[in-house]
Amino acid sequence: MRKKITLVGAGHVGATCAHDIAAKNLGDVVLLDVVEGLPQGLGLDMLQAAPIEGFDGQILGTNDYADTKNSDLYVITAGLARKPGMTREDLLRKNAQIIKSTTEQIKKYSPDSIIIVVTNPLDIMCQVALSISGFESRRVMGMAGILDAARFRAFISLEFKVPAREISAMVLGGHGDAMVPLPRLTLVKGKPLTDLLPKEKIDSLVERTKNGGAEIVNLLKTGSAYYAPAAAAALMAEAVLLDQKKLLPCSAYLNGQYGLKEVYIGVPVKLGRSGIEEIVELKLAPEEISALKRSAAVVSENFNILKGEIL
Ligand code: TXD
Repeated sequence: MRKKITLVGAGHVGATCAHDIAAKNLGDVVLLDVVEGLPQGLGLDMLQAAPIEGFDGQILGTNDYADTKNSDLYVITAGLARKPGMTREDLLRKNAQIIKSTTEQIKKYSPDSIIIVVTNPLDIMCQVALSISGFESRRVMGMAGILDAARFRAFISLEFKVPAREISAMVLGGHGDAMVPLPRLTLVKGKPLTDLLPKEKIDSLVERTKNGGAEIVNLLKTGSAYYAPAAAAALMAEAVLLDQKKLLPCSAYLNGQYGLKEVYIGVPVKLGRSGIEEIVELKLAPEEISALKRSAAVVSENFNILKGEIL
């Protein structure tokens, strides 16, 4: 059976991810947005790339959730960016509303689907999608750790002039400032980063990784990163749809793992057909555990702001 994948939000990340997923030949792609004409136009453009790039999935642009019926997987990138004068809390509420209405439609049209959330603030939006959908938590996950780890690997590769594919990295915790990179478990050609660089140098690479998104926003002036975020979400979609059981850092709902409960946070998971098939518990140093807990506390605090208002 051909798979059906819906991208909610045909903005920078959504459209790029739709193309990445189509180019990987993962199935038929539906691109949905509230803006009339946008997903239809982009969908047609992508369809015309198919003869050149050699993929054969159908691509449909739409404003109607009925067209997404029976999707196997949704990637939610719909959302607003922060505008001047808007506080983080304003954005939190606005995007939570969008995730809420999107999730209601997903539940209605594809009750057996898997949801990958990309919209920021990421970990909290995952929690909104979980609570509105009522899906098992293994079917609702967020994309952040793959992107953060990729940024870390990219900066290390610049430092060592080694291809990024020879570097492996693990980044846990919340997305953005709250991320918890693990230099100890970051390997350059199989050797731990901590054996290869002095602490100050590692700290500066970690700092650049934490600010990876902001660095790009400052350069672009309008809009934010999308090639790497889209590629990361497409990698998750691939792991699920092809049942790869791949180990990837993703935002997952913890239920006791790492001493945390009822909160979404970035941890290593195994992704396969049924979603998050296992949450892998790494042996962490005490300071790494406390950083993870601090990160989770911020997510819970923000989620509580939404309780009673939106949920
Ligand atoms: O690591 C990560 N998780 C992230 C997160 C990395 C990069 C981007 N990240 C977040 O993804 C970003 O902060 C935003 O919250 C989302 C989407 O980023 P993108 O750069 O794609 O934003 P755009 O280009 O503004 O696109 C958003 C689209 C736009 O076309 C809107 O019309 C649409 O979302 N939108 C909606 N679509 C469907 N339904 C509703 N309700 C809706 N509201 C807005």
